[in-house]
Amino acid sequence: MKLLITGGAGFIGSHVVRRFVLNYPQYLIYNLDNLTYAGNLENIRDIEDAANYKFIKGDIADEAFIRNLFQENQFDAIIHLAAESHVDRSITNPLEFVKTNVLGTANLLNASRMLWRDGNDENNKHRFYHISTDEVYGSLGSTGHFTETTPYDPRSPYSASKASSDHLVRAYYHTFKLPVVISNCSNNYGAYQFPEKLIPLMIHNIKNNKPLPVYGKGENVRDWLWVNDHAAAIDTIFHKGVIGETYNIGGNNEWKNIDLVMYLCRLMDQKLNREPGTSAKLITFVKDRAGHDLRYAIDSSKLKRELNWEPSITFETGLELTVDWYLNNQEWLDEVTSGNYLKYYQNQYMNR
Ligand code: NAD
Ligand code: TDX
Repeated sequence: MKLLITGGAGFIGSHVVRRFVLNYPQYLIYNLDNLTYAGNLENIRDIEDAANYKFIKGDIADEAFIRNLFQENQFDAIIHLAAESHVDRSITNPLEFVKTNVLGTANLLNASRMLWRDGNDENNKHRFYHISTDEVYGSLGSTGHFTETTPYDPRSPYSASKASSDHLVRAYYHTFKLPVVISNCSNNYGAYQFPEKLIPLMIHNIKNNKPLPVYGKGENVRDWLWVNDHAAAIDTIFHKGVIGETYNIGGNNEWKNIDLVMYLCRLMDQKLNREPGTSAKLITFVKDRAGHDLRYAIDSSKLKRELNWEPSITFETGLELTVDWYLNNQEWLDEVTSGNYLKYYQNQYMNR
């Protein structure tokens, strides 16, 4: 199996690539990533010399490049994670999101269709697995959960671009019989997450005694899932998911932002031997995010019922593992926050 994983130098993608490289030595894993600010080869340094792994630098939005890449490598299956992923950045630069998330996904779909159009799939091994988000369903009030049949109602340029890509994936299934699977996951946390997202940003700022910017009143609710559990769900869905189906993935673990930040402050006080209450003094309420979705909550009972997946650890355990990882990997955090890793790649991949 020649398996293409896109976005494998990013946060979730790096965990997925590692899992597949280590667990499936019989697969050839190709990691296609354009190494944007969010892509960091340090995230997968430990597996880069594996015999079944190859890194390719390239832009999914570049149509000719993608077409040639597919013709040259004849991929059997794809797990597509590459995306612009940060809501705040989508508010300042929406077009970048349209380009990568919409056009990029369309290019991959088209190239897959060209490659697999002869219907020569006697081993049923072709699969276009698209990784999406719960944000496509919009915003909930204080009750209810998103199911796989909740109508789409995206509200940020990020979620609208992800919703567009989901629609394209389903259109290719219905129109061209492309063998697709989609999953929509809730907020992830864990090692190697870029410190612009809530949890690593707060850990970093607490450690450095910097203000902790909580948007609005901190009343917004998110459902958090440990990234390794998301990678396990992706593994399950890739191998056992039914073509044409959608699966919601969630942690059944809702937190109001302010409660989560307070919890992190208490945990960090213990880890850093600070007086209880020290870190919470850094909390600063700031201007709310434009169009800030109030609440996300995922019903992942279909995935449990049909494919027998559920989270492996509690949030308390996962968060402590995550805090310990960031405290023990100061060098990674320094490189990322200083932007040094970007200079390194610009040199390494110049003129390729
Ligand atoms: P990330 O921003 O950490 O990583 C994205 C990766 O994609 C980076 O390595 C980047 O270099 C690469 N990339 C960006 N533009 C590219 C392009 N044009 N061509 C090739 N590569 C490109 O993102 P993440 O948080 O790991 O999210 C991965 C996927 O999972 C995304 O599709 C996202 O929408 C989805 N998702 C994320 C979460 C979450 O909580 N982070 C939750 C649900 C779904
Ligand atoms: O500094 C902050 N202060 C703050 O209050 C940041 C960065 C965020 N927040 C709030 C906004 C959200 O309510 O915390 C919550 C989480 O914010 P993010 O980490 O930016 O995540 P979110 O906007 O919920 O989107 C995430 O989950 C779904 C990912 O970034 C997406 O890629 C994924 O699809």
